[in-house]
Amino acid sequence: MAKKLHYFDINGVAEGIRYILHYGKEKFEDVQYEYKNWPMKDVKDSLPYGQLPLYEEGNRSINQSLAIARYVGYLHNLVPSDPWEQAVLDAVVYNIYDFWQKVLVYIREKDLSKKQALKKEFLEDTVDYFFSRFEKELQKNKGFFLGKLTWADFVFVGIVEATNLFLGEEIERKYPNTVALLNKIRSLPGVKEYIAKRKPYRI
Ligand SMILES: N[C@@H](CCC(=O)N[C@@H](CS)C(=O)NCC(=O)O)C(=O)O
Repeated sequence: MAKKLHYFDINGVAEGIRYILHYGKEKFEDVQYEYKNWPMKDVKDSLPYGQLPLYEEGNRSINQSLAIARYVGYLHNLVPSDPWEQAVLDAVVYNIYDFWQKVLVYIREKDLSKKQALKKEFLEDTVDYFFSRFEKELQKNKGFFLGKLTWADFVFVGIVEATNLFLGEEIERKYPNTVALLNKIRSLPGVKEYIAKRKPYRI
Protein backbone atom coordinates (compact mmCIF):
# COMPACT_ATOMS: atom_id res chain seq x y z
CA MET A 1 0.00 0.00 0.00
CA ALA A 2 1.57 3.29 -1.14
CA LYS A 3 2.25 5.72 1.70
CA LYS A 4 2.70 9.44 1.14
CA LEU A 5 3.27 12.37 3.44
CA HIS A 6 2.39 15.73 1.88
CA TYR A 7 3.88 18.86 3.43
CA PHE A 8 6.04 21.86 2.64
CA ASP A 9 9.78 21.78 1.92
CA ILE A 10 10.49 22.72 5.54
CA ASN A 11 10.37 20.95 8.91
CA GLY A 12 7.27 22.67 10.45
CA VAL A 13 4.74 20.33 12.01
CA ALA A 14 5.75 17.42 9.75
CA GLU A 15 9.35 16.73 10.75
CA GLY A 16 8.38 14.69 13.81
CA ILE A 17 6.21 12.53 11.52
CA ARG A 18 9.08 12.15 9.03
CA TYR A 19 11.37 11.10 11.90
CA ILE A 20 8.91 8.43 13.07
CA LEU A 21 8.51 7.09 9.52
CA HIS A 22 12.29 6.92 9.04
CA TYR A 23 12.79 5.37 12.48
CA GLY A 24 10.21 2.74 11.47
CA LYS A 25 12.10 2.18 8.17
CA GLU A 26 8.85 2.89 6.34
CA LYS A 27 8.92 3.23 2.58
CA PHE A 28 6.97 6.42 1.93
CA GLU A 29 6.92 9.26 -0.52
CA ASP A 30 7.91 12.52 1.13
CA VAL A 31 5.93 14.88 -1.11
CA GLN A 32 7.15 18.45 -0.55
CA TYR A 33 5.56 21.66 -1.87
CA GLU A 34 7.56 24.88 -2.06
CA TYR A 35 6.72 26.91 1.02
CA LYS A 36 7.65 30.15 -0.72
CA ASN A 37 5.21 29.47 -3.58
CA TRP A 38 2.23 28.71 -1.34
CA PRO A 39 -0.71 28.84 -1.83
CA MET A 40 -0.69 26.57 -4.86
CA LYS A 41 -4.39 26.80 -5.60
CA ASP A 42 -4.84 23.35 -7.15
CA VAL A 43 -3.12 21.64 -4.21
CA LYS A 44 -4.84 23.75 -1.55
CA ASP A 45 -8.26 23.14 -3.11
CA SER A 46 -7.60 19.40 -3.14
CA LEU A 47 -6.90 19.24 0.62
CA PRO A 48 -9.79 18.36 2.95
CA TYR A 49 -9.22 21.43 5.17
CA GLY A 50 -7.01 23.39 2.78
CA GLN A 51 -3.92 22.75 4.92
CA LEU A 52 -0.91 20.48 5.18
CA PRO A 53 0.21 17.95 6.32
CA LEU A 54 -1.83 15.20 4.73
CA TYR A 55 -0.94 11.53 5.09
CA GLU A 56 -2.10 8.98 2.53
CA GLU A 57 -2.16 5.20 2.68
CA GLY A 58 -3.53 3.64 -0.48
CA ASN A 59 -6.90 5.25 -1.10
CA ARG A 60 -7.41 6.70 2.40
CA SER A 61 -5.97 9.79 4.00
CA ILE A 62 -5.89 11.83 7.22
CA ASN A 63 -4.97 15.41 8.02
CA GLN A 64 -3.93 16.93 11.40
CA SER A 65 -0.26 16.48 12.25
CA LEU A 66 -0.89 15.06 15.73
CA ALA A 67 -3.35 12.46 14.46
CA ILE A 68 -0.83 11.42 11.80
CA ALA A 69 2.09 11.30 14.27
CA ARG A 70 0.06 9.23 16.72
CA TYR A 71 -1.04 6.83 13.97
CA VAL A 72 2.41 6.24 12.49
CA GLY A 73 3.75 6.05 16.05
CA TYR A 74 1.25 3.29 16.74
CA LEU A 75 2.57 1.33 13.74
CA HIS A 76 6.05 1.43 15.25
CA ASN A 77 5.32 0.64 18.86
CA LEU A 78 5.61 4.25 20.03
CA VAL A 79 2.12 4.45 21.55
CA PRO A 80 1.62 2.79 24.97
CA SER A 81 -1.27 0.35 25.40
CA ASP A 82 -2.36 1.77 28.79
CA PRO A 83 -5.18 4.36 28.38
CA TRP A 84 -3.82 6.55 31.20
CA GLU A 85 -0.37 6.63 29.59
CA GLN A 86 -1.99 7.46 26.23
CA ALA A 87 -3.80 10.37 27.88
CA VAL A 88 -0.58 11.57 29.52
CA LEU A 89 1.08 11.68 26.10
CA ASP A 90 -1.92 13.44 24.57
CA ALA A 91 -1.53 16.11 27.27
CA VAL A 92 2.19 16.34 26.49
CA VAL A 93 1.66 16.93 22.77
CA TYR A 94 -1.11 19.47 23.41
CA ASN A 95 1.26 21.33 25.74
CA ILE A 96 3.89 21.27 23.00
CA TYR A 97 1.31 22.61 20.53
CA ASP A 98 0.27 25.37 22.97
CA PHE A 99 3.90 26.45 22.76
CA TRP A 100 3.81 26.15 18.94
CA GLN A 101 0.75 28.45 18.86
CA LYS A 102 2.97 31.19 20.34
CA VAL A 103 5.52 30.59 17.59
CA LEU A 104 2.74 30.92 15.01
CA VAL A 105 1.80 34.35 16.39
CA TYR A 106 5.38 35.45 15.67
CA ILE A 107 5.46 33.80 12.22
CA ARG A 108 2.19 35.43 11.15
CA GLU A 109 3.10 38.97 12.25
CA LYS A 110 3.92 41.05 9.17
CA ASP A 111 4.78 44.37 10.85
CA LEU A 112 8.55 44.33 11.40
CA SER A 113 8.69 46.33 14.62
CA LYS A 114 5.85 44.31 16.14
CA LYS A 115 7.62 41.15 15.02
CA GLN A 116 10.82 42.22 16.78
CA ALA A 117 8.90 42.96 19.99
CA LEU A 118 7.18 39.57 19.77
CA LYS A 119 10.52 37.83 19.29
CA LYS A 120 11.97 39.55 22.36
CA GLU A 121 9.00 38.61 24.53
CA PHE A 122 9.02 35.09 23.11
CA LEU A 123 12.71 34.54 23.85
CA GLU A 124 12.62 36.22 27.26
CA ASP A 125 9.38 34.79 28.64
CA THR A 126 7.53 32.23 26.53
CA VAL A 127 10.41 29.84 25.93
CA ASP A 128 11.27 29.66 29.59
CA TYR A 129 7.64 29.32 30.67
CA PHE A 130 7.24 26.18 28.57
CA PHE A 131 10.76 24.74 28.60
CA SER A 132 11.21 24.93 32.37
CA ARG A 133 8.11 22.72 32.53
CA PHE A 134 9.19 20.38 29.71
CA GLU A 135 12.57 20.03 31.46
CA LYS A 136 10.89 18.93 34.70
CA GLU A 137 8.91 16.25 32.88
CA LEU A 138 11.99 14.97 31.04
CA GLN A 139 14.03 15.04 34.24
CA LYS A 140 11.57 12.87 36.15
CA ASN A 141 10.97 10.45 33.26
CA LYS A 142 14.50 9.27 32.45
CA GLY A 143 14.98 11.83 29.69
CA PHE A 144 11.73 11.04 27.84
CA PHE A 145 8.16 12.22 28.36
CA LEU A 146 7.04 8.79 29.57
CA GLY A 147 10.14 6.98 30.80
CA LYS A 148 10.72 5.39 27.38
CA LEU A 149 10.75 6.45 23.74
CA THR A 150 7.26 7.40 22.47
CA TRP A 151 5.69 9.36 19.62
CA ALA A 152 5.52 12.48 21.83
CA ASP A 153 9.32 12.67 21.97
CA PHE A 154 9.43 12.85 18.16
CA VAL A 155 6.73 15.54 18.08
CA PHE A 156 8.69 17.56 20.63
CA VAL A 157 11.96 17.42 18.70
CA GLY A 158 10.18 18.35 15.46
CA ILE A 159 8.61 21.42 17.07
CA VAL A 160 11.88 22.56 18.68
CA GLU A 161 13.60 22.32 15.29
CA ALA A 162 10.77 24.14 13.50
CA THR A 163 10.87 26.91 16.11
CA ASN A 164 14.61 27.25 15.59
CA LEU A 165 14.15 27.48 11.82
CA PHE A 166 11.59 30.29 12.03
CA LEU A 167 13.34 32.26 14.78
CA GLY A 168 16.93 31.66 13.69
CA GLU A 169 17.74 30.48 17.24
CA GLU A 170 18.72 27.41 19.21
CA ILE A 171 16.07 27.67 21.87
CA GLU A 172 17.19 24.45 23.57
CA ARG A 173 20.59 25.86 24.60
CA LYS A 174 19.73 26.50 28.25
CA TYR A 175 17.78 23.26 28.69
CA PRO A 176 20.03 20.20 29.12
CA ASN A 177 17.30 17.54 29.11
CA THR A 178 15.91 18.99 25.90
CA VAL A 179 19.38 18.98 24.30
CA ALA A 180 19.83 15.35 25.37
CA LEU A 181 16.46 14.32 23.90
CA LEU A 182 17.22 16.12 20.63
CA ASN A 183 20.51 14.26 20.40
CA LYS A 184 18.84 10.95 21.24
CA ILE A 185 16.20 11.27 18.51
CA ARG A 186 18.69 12.55 15.95
CA SER A 187 20.95 9.54 16.59
CA LEU A 188 18.26 6.87 16.25
CA PRO A 189 18.76 4.32 13.48
CA GLY A 190 16.84 5.49 10.41
CA VAL A 191 16.61 9.07 11.67
CA LYS A 192 20.38 9.51 11.67
CA GLU A 193 20.73 8.40 8.04
CA TYR A 194 17.75 10.55 7.00
CA ILE A 195 19.28 13.66 8.60
CA ALA A 196 22.63 12.98 6.92
CA LYS A 197 20.92 13.01 3.50
CA ARG A 198 18.37 15.79 4.14
CA LYS A 199 18.89 19.16 2.47
CA PRO A 200 19.10 22.08 4.92
CA TYR A 201 15.74 23.82 5.36
CA ARG A 202 15.44 27.51 4.52
CA ILE A 203 12.60 29.97 4.88
N1 LIG B 1 -3.81 21.73 13.23
C1 LIG B 1 -3.25 21.47 11.93
C2 LIG B 1 -2.70 22.78 11.39
C3 LIG B 1 -2.28 22.66 9.97
C4 LIG B 1 -1.62 23.93 9.51
O1 LIG B 1 -1.71 25.00 10.15
N2 LIG B 1 -0.94 23.83 8.38
C5 LIG B 1 -0.23 24.96 7.86
C6 LIG B 1 1.25 24.66 7.80
S1 LIG B 1 1.92 24.25 9.38
C7 LIG B 1 -0.73 25.22 6.43
O2 LIG B 1 -1.12 24.33 5.71
N3 LIG B 1 -0.65 26.49 6.04
C8 LIG B 1 -0.99 26.92 4.71
C9 LIG B 1 -2.42 27.36 4.58
O3 LIG B 1 -3.17 27.41 5.57
O4 LIG B 1 -2.80 27.64 3.45
C10 LIG B 1 -2.14 20.39 12.03
O5 LIG B 1 -1.50 20.32 13.10
O6 LIG B 1 -1.94 19.64 11.08
